This record gives sequence, C-alpha cells and structure tokens, in this order.
Amino acid sequence: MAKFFRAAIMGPPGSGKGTISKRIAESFGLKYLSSGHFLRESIASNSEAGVEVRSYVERSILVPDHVMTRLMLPRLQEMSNYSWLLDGFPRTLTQAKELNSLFQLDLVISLNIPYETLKDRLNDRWIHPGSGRVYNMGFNPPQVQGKDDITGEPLIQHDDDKPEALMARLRQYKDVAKPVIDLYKSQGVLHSFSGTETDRIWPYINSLLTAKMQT
Ligand code: G5P
Ligand code: MG
Repeated sequence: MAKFFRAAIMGPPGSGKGTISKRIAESFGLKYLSSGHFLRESIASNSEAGVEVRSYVERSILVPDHVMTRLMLPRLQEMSNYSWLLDGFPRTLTQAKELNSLFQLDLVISLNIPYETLKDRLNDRWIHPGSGRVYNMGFNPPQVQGKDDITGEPLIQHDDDKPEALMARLRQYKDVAKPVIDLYKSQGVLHSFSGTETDRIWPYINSLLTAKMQT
C-alpha cells in the first residue's frame, strides 16, 4: 500500500500557518485542509451548525471539540488516499486524541512567534469576507488598496485582530496547545520553529519536508 504523508501545522493566531501551509502545499503537492476555512464555509452555508459555529468564531472562542471533530474527521476520511497538511486542527488534546485514533501524523510543525510580531501583523491584516483571502498591508498587499485582487470587492478588518482580543486569543492558545505539543513531542513527530519572519523560517521547513518526504 502506498505510504501517505500526514502533517499538521500549529501556532498562535497570525503566526503564519496559512502562509506557510500554502507554500508547503504548492512545493510538496499535499492537500491543504484548514479548519478555519471549513468553519467559514459552514458559516456561509447558514445551516444550523453554521449558525452555532458563527457564535464562537465571531468571538474568537474555540469551537467545541465535538463540533470540530464532526466537521473535520469525515473530510479527512474522504482524503484517506491522499497526503495532506492540516492547518488549525487539532487544537486541543481531545481533538488530537480523536485524530490519532484514525490517522498517525508523520510531522507536526509548531510555530513560535513573539507577541509583538503577532500584534503588528494582525494590525496590518485585511480580509476578503466572501472568500477568506487574507492580505497584509506590508507583507502581502492587494494590487489595489482596500480591494480584493480577484473580485475587486472591499476588504475588511476582523474585530478579533484588535489588540485586546488578540491578547486573550494568545493566552488561550498557549494553555490549550501545551498538552497537544507534549503529545506530539512524545511521539517524536514535533518540530518547532522560532522567528519573526516567515521568509527566514521557510527554508528550514522546506529542508525538513524535503528530507522527511524522501524517507
Ligand atoms: P483560524 O482561521 O485557524 P487563527 O486565528 O488560528 O485562525 P490565523 O489568523 O488564520 O490563525 P495564521 O494562519 O497563523 O493566522 O497566519 P497567516 O494568516 O498566514 O498570517 C497572518 C498575517 O501575517 C497575514 O496577513 C500574513 O500575510 C502575514 N504574514 C505572514 N508572514 C509574515 C511575515 O514574515 N512578515 C509580515 N510582515 N507578515 C507576515 O481560526 C479562526 C477561528 O476558528 C475557530 C476559532 O474560533 C478560531 O478563533 N477554530 C477552532 N476552534 C476549535 N478547534 C479548532 N481546531 C479550530 N480551528 C479554528
Ligand atoms: Mg490561518
């Protein structure tokens, strides 16, 4: 049977999970599965589940584990014949254990980015609400200021990217991520990367993936 490669990327809000995932997916041909993206899709569908999910995501509160696993695990099972990269899932120990019962991860990337850097990045972050496309006015600006590159529609800034909300999200991230990180460390699959610039971290991640995917 073919060996599929399964990876996950963890890190606080604004740490570059989405930006790095996109590079990994493009360079290594992994399917990219983002919990934030699936949640936004569910919200846009206006289903009963979507309305519940919206109440958490709007307040930057973690969506309950049972809702999250119900959303993610069937999609992963559909992808069981592919190599994939998970962004934003698992986030809690319960989620990690549920995932473990179905799939063994080969690699978990954990991003350690200083608070000041996260604050600056998220202050500069603008989003196209229809698609979830993310821009950064310094790092990754839109072609026309304030407008989405594809649709030309206006960009908005999320309330939960403002400093008070961000501090709370970071504190929550640390508490919840610690046991998940410990679990993957004990399984020997955790690799942590620290820094203030994605472009400086990327070559190390690129080398690690190149080595891992050859074995
Ligand atoms: P999400 O959607 O997973 P967050 O809050 O964890 O959202 P976010 O905001 O998507 O994470 P990111 O993906 O880590 O951040 O980072 P990014 O978007 O790539 O980069 C952030 C910004 O910095 C961008 O503007 C980017 O261009 C810029 N940038 C990147 N690198 C650099 C650099 O080197 N320099 C500069 N200057 N800029 C850079 O989750 C959203 C919500 O969904 C729920 C929760 O409510 C959560 O709050 N949720 C879950 N709940 C429970 N369990 C789960 N598993 C859940 N998953 C999601
Ligand atoms: Mg993201």
